[in-house]
Amino acid sequence: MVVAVLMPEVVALGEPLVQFNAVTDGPLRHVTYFEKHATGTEANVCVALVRLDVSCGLITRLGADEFGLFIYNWLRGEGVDVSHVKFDPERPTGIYFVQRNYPIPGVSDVLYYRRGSAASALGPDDVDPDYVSGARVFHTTGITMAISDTARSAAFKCLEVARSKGVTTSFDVNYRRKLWANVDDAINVLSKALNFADIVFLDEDEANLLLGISAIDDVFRELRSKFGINRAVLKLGLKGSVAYWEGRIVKVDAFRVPVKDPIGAGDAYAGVFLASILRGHDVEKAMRRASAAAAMVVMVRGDEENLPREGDLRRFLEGYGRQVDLR
Ligand code: KDG
Repeated sequence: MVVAVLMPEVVALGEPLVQFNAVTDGPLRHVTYFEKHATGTEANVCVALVRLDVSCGLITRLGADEFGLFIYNWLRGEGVDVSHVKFDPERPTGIYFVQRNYPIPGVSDVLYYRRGSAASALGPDDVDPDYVSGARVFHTTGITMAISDTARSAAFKCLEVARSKGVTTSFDVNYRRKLWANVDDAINVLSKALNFADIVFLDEDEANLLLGISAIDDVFRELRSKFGINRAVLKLGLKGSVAYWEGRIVKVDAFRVPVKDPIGAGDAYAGVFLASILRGHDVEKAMRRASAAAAMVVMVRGDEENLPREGDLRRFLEGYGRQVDLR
């Protein structure tokens, strides 16, 4: 009997993490209660995709520990393909803590405990080229490029395989200062990654870091001329987002909502944007849906809880700013 193995439409590579989010605001030394959440940028993107019925698989390593099982059960429960998730008996699952609204209101700070984690031992041997080449899109981020040399090599292997097999590559710059030994390393590696990217997500600070500019037209021009990138989304926070998409520039406003914790907004944006493009929405509609999802996730602690299914995404878009009676 021949068993057909269904390949996910999207394959991602990166480190899931357990997040301990401060229940109360202020410096962590005074926080007593933390709430446990399943997170990690590429894992969040996978969950955003599967909630919108786009199949996704994650290549990663988890510790063979309670937190590894917590993440594994989360991914599996959501319907993410876990056939390329390995358990590492030697290394722990990475964790981090979130401090909210201190010292800057509306901004969260993170404290990582992930050095030597299971996912930091990811390497090229963890990448099955057939798995990557069977997808329509491969997605990773600058965080995976930063966590270790071996994880970076795994990410470049995926990007190379994807590129050589005609799989669209999606790259979120996701610069995290605390994960890099120095800024020059970050600039070198992230710039190298841009050479392999078909779709890029970045914000103004990241544009400044990598291109030395943040004016919208200049950013898109430089991405095109230096890296050959024809599909890029520049996220502008409360000012919305703007995309350069195959010759067109499209701008979409942000949705203003009460913010509990801004972490995870970028992943919601990337995941819902990719899902929407893959399901045939035009770029403007994909951006509106992505902005809505980003707004939804920042209304709660944790990155993934408010990632919407199709019905709730539509309800948000139809109801935003209106007096709606849900009875
Ligand atoms: O984008 C949100 C992520 O930053 C968060 O889930 C933690 O993946 C994470 C990281 O590595 O910082």
